[in-house]
Parts: sequence; C-alpha cells; structure tokens
Amino acid sequence: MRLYVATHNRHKLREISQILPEFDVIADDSEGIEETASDFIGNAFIKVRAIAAKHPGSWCMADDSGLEVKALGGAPGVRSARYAGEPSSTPRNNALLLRNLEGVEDRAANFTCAVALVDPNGVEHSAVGKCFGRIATAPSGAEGFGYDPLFVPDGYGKSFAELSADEKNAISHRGRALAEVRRILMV
Ligand code: ITT
Repeated sequence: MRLYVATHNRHKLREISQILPEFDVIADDSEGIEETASDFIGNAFIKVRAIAAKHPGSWCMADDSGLEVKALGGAPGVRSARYAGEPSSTPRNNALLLRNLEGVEDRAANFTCAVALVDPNGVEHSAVGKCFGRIATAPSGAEGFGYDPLFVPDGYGKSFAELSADEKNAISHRGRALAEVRRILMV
C-alpha cells in the first residue's frame, strides 16, 4: 500500500521506511510549506493537508517532531529544525543547545513525534510518540541525524547516535508514534 509522506528530510524518510517496511513510503517534498502552528500536531496537519489534495484515494502522512528540554522551558520545541536560525543547520543547532545548557545540572529532555494522517476517504487521524532522556555535555556517535549525538535515552549509557537504526527505532519517539500509525493503517 502506498503512503505519501510530506517531508524534505531524508533522514526522517529513511526512518519511516525502516519502521514501516510493509508500506510503499513515497516522499512528497514539503519544502516551502510554512509551519506556523504553535504545537507539533498542528504543524503535522498543516503539512499533510498540503499534500493530501494531490493524492486523492491514497494515505498521506506528515511527521512534525523535535526536542523539548525541561531547563529551557521546552525549547527548542517546534523550532527544533531552525533553533539557531535559518537556514537550518544541525551543527549550529547542536552547538547552541550545548551553549544554552552550559553549567545546567538538570538536563532532562524528550523528543516528541506527532504524526498526522489523511486516509483515502479524506478522514484525518493522528498519533503521538515520546522518548524521554537527557542532554549529554558533549556529542557522541555518528548514526542518526539532528540532535541524536546529544540525546541519551533513559536507561541507556549511549546517545541515539551511538545506537543502531533498529535500536533507536525500537524506543524512539518516531518508532512509538508509527507503531500507532501501523494500527491505524491496518484497519
Ligand atoms: P520536514 O518538515 O520536511 O518533515 P524538518 O526537518 O523541517 O523536515 P520538523 O519541522 O519536524 O522537520 O523538525 C524536526 C527537527 O527536530 C529535525 O530537523 C531535527 O533537528 C529534530 N529531530 C526530529 N526528530 C529527530 C530525531 O529522531 N533525532 C534527532 N533530531 C530529531
């Protein structure tokens, strides 16, 4: 079954394909869509509605996700991709996050993934997944993307970027949201 995904983020797309191997995941590049909502699910619906009209009769999906750091009042949050400004830059985002947490002891954080779906009849569905952990004091690992080298999930002594794709997907915010999406798609 085809699943159109509104994203220009190839790392996200790869994870979605890995987590949902039974579906034919096709990217519809969402670059240029303005993410103006104040929460993840609102932005996910902005993105999926922007592509749904192009694919009548098919499932469409969007993932809006990000990192929320307790000591920073939930930042970078919905601004995760552009935390250090435009154009979006992972090295600058990660450096800014470490700078903003210098000397901070409580480094608790979570990733959130909000998924919005439009089914072949135009009915909307949603799912949310979270993964809790903390922000390391220095980056480690080369897997994954984005903030992965700085995020250490609870119960692990390693960052997301030190885990294999399968290990990350088994516990990640995206893995959890997409487990619910699989149930929605299978009905
Ligand atoms: P699309 O909107 O085109 O899907 P995007 O990268 O702009 O791509 P978001 O607006 O949802 O997507 O921003 C998500 C950002 O949050 C992403 O760029 C990363 O910086 C961060 N992020 C989300 N999931 C992540 C993960 O699993 N690991 C590391 N960082 C992640």
